[in-house]
Amino acid sequence: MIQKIAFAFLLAAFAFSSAKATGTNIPENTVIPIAGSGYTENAKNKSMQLVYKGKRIPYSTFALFAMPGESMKFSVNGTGLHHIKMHDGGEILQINSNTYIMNAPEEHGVYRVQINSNDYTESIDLNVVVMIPKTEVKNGWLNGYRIGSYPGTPLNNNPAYLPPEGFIELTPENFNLRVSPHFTLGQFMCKQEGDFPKYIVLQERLIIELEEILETLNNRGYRANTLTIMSGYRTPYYNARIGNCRYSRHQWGDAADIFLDTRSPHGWMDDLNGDGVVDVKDAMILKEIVEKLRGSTTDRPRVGGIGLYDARPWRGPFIHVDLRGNRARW
Ligand SMILES: [Ca+2]
Repeated sequence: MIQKIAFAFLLAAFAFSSAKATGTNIPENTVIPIAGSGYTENAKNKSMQLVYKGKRIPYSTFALFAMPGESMKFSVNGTGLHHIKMHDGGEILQINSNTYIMNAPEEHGVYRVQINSNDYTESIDLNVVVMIPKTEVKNGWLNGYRIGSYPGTPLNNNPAYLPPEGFIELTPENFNLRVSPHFTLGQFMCKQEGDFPKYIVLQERLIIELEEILETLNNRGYRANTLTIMSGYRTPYYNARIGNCRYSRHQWGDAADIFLDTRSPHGWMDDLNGDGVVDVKDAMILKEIVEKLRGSTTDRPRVGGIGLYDARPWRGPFIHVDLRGNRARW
């Protein structure tokens, strides 16, 4: 056993040194496919898809965020009959051959739902996360965690700026919970001080957007198994403290500041265009990918903001993406 481990270590060391040696010989201005664990092959089902609130969700793992007792109607496209089992509580009623109503439990927390295709060749592991209603926020605090206050009036009467209905409780136990094949709940945590439990807002459509960005990057040869989320959710309290604008989408859980770091947790954007420096041109590659994705969808909630940020001495370049419902660019 020890010999096997030692051999594996030697192999890994050899692979690392040879990769380094090859790296120095790659001509400038070429895109470098970077070694890494990469995009999960079975991340998407080939035929079975979940359809929820008008969104088609092809992923083999996903999370839905619900209010206590919420009646969640969804359908499962694909191969005829399915096998659906809800663990830990709640109930699922079948409406017709592929449409179901799931009644979320009253108690906040994570509830697992397993959906299998008729022949068991495809599956969806669904994490139903029951949130805590906004009415539980008292004087800007929720269970000892400072939320602050949301703006009293929505920006330009856009309902996307109404206060969120509920908050997701983030604990050490669910920090690594998969919300999709390549993203976890903890990646969206607000960076303000305070012990667990912490609270976040996260929307399903942001997760789909991030999965599609990552998939496109991998199709282009950037082998990464996640995106680095510099900033996901921000409480209104934290958002004000860092001097950000009053209506920043980070407070509504549909915004993320992202970059690609295949050497994660290296903490810096990769040299995506292979020109030997990491600068705004690398962030422009990400931006162009998001622009194309937005252009290829007719789904209205996929309209939103894209911001480009150059490197600073203390951090690398990155882009901001959000799904506010109207177009914004900076
Ligand atoms: Ca570069």
